Amino acid sequence: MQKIEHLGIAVSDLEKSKGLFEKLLGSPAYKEEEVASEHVITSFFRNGPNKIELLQATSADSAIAKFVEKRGEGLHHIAFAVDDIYAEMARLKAEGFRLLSEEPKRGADNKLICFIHPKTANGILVELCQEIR
Ligand code: CMX
Repeated sequence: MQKIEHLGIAVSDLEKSKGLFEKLLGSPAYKEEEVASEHVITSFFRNGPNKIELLQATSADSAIAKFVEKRGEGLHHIAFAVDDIYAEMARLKAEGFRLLSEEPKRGADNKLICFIHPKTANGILVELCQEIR
């Protein structure tokens, strides 16, 4: 595991939350991207060396829609940058973590991603992400 790559925050109204985070961080979002496979639209902010991803559901089937309905808006996941996602998935699986997919998927911001079930990670949804080179 390398550094924290970003924090993911579930929101119900992306436009409204973008305005709020622009005021909070004092800088605009640098990117907006829809990830159709995950049923989300995302906005990314930079804060020094760190990144924050706002996520709004685009369908009722989205993990974000379910999360917001059940728990309200808020911190949804912590993403860690990894150098080799296949090796890291194998290592974490062997350590007893439950991976939410057998293969990495394509995520936002040019990444291969894989999630770890929060019930096996102290209630935190963990995302692994590797830059697509
Ligand atoms: N953080 C912490 N706990 C969470 C959670 C989250 N983000 N999302 C769900 N949970 C909790 C639920 O509240 C539930 O808790 P209780 O049993 O105590 O009530 C528990 O996890 C188990 O839930 P589940 O019934 O197994 O599964 P859900 O249908 O709630 O789905 C999860 C949870 C994590 C498996 C699902 O959201 C998932 O597959 N996530 C990965 C994909 C994803 O999040 N995509 C959106 C982001 C995409 C992107 O970043 O590009």
